[in-house]
Amino acid sequence: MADWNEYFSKTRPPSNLDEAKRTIQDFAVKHHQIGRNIVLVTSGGTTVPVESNTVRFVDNFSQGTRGAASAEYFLLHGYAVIFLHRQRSFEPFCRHFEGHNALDLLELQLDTSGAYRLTVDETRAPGLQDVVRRYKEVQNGCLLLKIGFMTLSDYLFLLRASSEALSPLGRNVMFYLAAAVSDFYIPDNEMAEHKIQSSDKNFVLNMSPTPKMLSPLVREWAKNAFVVSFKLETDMNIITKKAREALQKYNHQVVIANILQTRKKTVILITPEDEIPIWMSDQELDYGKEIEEKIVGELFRRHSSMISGQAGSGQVS
Ligand code: PAZ
Repeated sequence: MADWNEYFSKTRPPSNLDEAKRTIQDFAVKHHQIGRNIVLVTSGGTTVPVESNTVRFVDNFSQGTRGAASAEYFLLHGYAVIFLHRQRSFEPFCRHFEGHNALDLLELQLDTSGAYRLTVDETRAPGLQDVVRRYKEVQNGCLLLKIGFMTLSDYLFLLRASSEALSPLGRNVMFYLAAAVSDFYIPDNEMAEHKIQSSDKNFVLNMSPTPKMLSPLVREWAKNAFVVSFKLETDMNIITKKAREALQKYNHQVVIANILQTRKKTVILITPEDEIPIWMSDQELDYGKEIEEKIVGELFRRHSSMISGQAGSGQVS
């Protein structure tokens, strides 16, 4: 049995799995019928519980900035977006007001009839109007479907279910796998049932490697889709080599290589045919421009070429 099959057979699925799969299927069919392409954006970090009745878990740094920003740019390029995200990480549109206290944005004014009216103080959140306008358009068109996860196992089950639901749409689907997925986990049958006691001296965590789900995703679950994975490292000397190895191993379309410390300023987009750096000047960053706009623009171009069957799309024959 392949290691991913064994993983799924031995791990408890999330309770909302069937419902989430149906919702994704309905969303995809509705948009596909009117000729709209779909992108599945994964975003944020996965937690790895240490106890079945979970008090503690292992987590990572990801806040979902990349995924949330990218989702907005995919919407601007006409995609319907399935946003598979870590609960309470950044979300499209809401992300612009992170750190703001909503009550500080509101003013109470007395009108001529003596009644109070709520107004918005836009000076406290520049760009608010534009964000709200875009958000309302997306809501009215039902263009954004948000599905939340918390743990690594929830994420993996939901990724498989989404891929299977999207599989009939073939090359009209892009997978944009920006989530920071834990490389290690504790199998259900090896996990402590109850809270580990502080009296346990020399507590040692024994973790197993997480099966690489890119392999079945590309080969079985969503064979004809356009798949973009991310490779994160902290050592500049190994990043390109590791990204290229991933591309060769999984035989998908694009790996985007990034370094933890510089990920908002520069990435390298790697395909079987080429390797292009994408970077932001200090001036662009000062103007509030985001690297995700350039990444998504480049991927949109390549995905469109793949759909129309042109060369240079990065499609693996
Ligand atoms: O979520 P974020 O914006 O803080 O970070 C984005 C990222 C570094 C998690 C993403 O660009 C990425 O590289 N994801 C894949 C990580 C991995 O190698 O598993």
